[in-house]
Amino acid sequence: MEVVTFGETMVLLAPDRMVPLEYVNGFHKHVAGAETNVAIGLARMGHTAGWFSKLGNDPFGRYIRQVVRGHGVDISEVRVTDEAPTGVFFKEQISPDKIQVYYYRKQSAASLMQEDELNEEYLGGARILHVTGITPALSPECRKLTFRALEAAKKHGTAIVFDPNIRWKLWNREEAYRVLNEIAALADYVLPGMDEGQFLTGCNEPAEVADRLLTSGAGAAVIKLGAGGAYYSNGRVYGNEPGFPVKNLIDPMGAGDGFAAGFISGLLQGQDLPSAVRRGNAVGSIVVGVSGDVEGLPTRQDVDFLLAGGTG
Ligand code: CKP
Ligand code: MG
Repeated sequence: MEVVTFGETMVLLAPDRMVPLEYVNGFHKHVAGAETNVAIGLARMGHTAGWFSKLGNDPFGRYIRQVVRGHGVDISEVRVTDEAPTGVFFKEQISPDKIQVYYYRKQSAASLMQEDELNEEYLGGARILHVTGITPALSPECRKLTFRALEAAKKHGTAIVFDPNIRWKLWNREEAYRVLNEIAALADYVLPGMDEGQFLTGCNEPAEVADRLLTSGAGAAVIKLGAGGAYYSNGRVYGNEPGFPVKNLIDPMGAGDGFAAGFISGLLQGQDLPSAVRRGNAVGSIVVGVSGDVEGLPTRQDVDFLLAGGTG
C-alpha cells in the first residue's frame, strides 16, 4: 500500500436547495470524511490507499463501506460495531461559499476506535501515513490511537502527512492548540490553511507560520492560501505556488482534502516540494467545481491535463 489513513467517515445529508436548513425538505445522501476523501482521491489518480475506521452495523455503515471500497480503497482494516451508530452530518449552504455543518457524531462508532486495534504491520507497510486533526478530537481513545499510529509510522520509516483540519465544534481552543502542535512537530509534512497556521503558531504571514512549524520539528510546511495557491518551505526550498483559477465555485468543502490527495500523489511520484504543491493546487481547484466532497475528485488524466495547461 502506498498510503494509509484513518478517521471518521460519515453520511452527509446535503440539502437540495440553498436555503436555511429549517426550510429544506429534500436531502441527497453522500459519503464524506476528510481521510476517505484523500484515500479516494489517491485511488482515482491510480495510487494504492487503505483506510481504517469503525462503522456502525447499520445501513449507513454498509453504504460507506460500499462507496469507499467501490473507489478501490482497501478497507480490510475497517471494523464494524453493534455498540454505536455510524455518524451523520447535515450541510447548510446558503450561497456557494457560505457553508455550515451540523454533526450528529457524538459517541459514534468511529469515536469508539481503540489504540490496541491498530494493525502496526498494515501501517508500517505504507510509504505515507495521512493523519488529520479531526481524529484526535473525536474521543480520548481516538487521540491515543492517533499518537500510537504516529509512533508506529516513525518506527517503520513511514512518512507522516498531517492536515490539522481544525473543527471547532469538536475541540476547545487550549486542547486543540496543544494536541495539534504536538502532532505537527512529529510530521514530515504539515498542511494547514492560513487561519489554522495562525492559530497554531500565532504568526500572521505564511512564511513566518512555516518557519515556526519547522522550528518546532515539522519536516516541511505547506500553508494553503485558497485562491492564492500555497506557500511551502522545508527550510531549504521555499516559495509560493499560485492557485489555478476556479471558473465556477460550487462547493468549497473537500478542497483541502483534494489538495492533500494531489500533494501526496506528487510525493509518491518522486516530485520535489514545489511540484507536489502545484499538483495539490490543481486537484483542489478541480474539486470545488463539483457538489460533494468525493464527486469532484479527478482522475490522473484530468489533473495532468490541467497541469499541462489545459482548460475546460
Ligand atoms: O477541510 P475539508 O473541507 O477538505 O474537509 C471536509 C471534510 O471530515 C468533510 O468530508 C467532513 O466529513 C470532515 O471534513 C469533517 O469531519 O468535518
Ligand atoms: Mg480542511
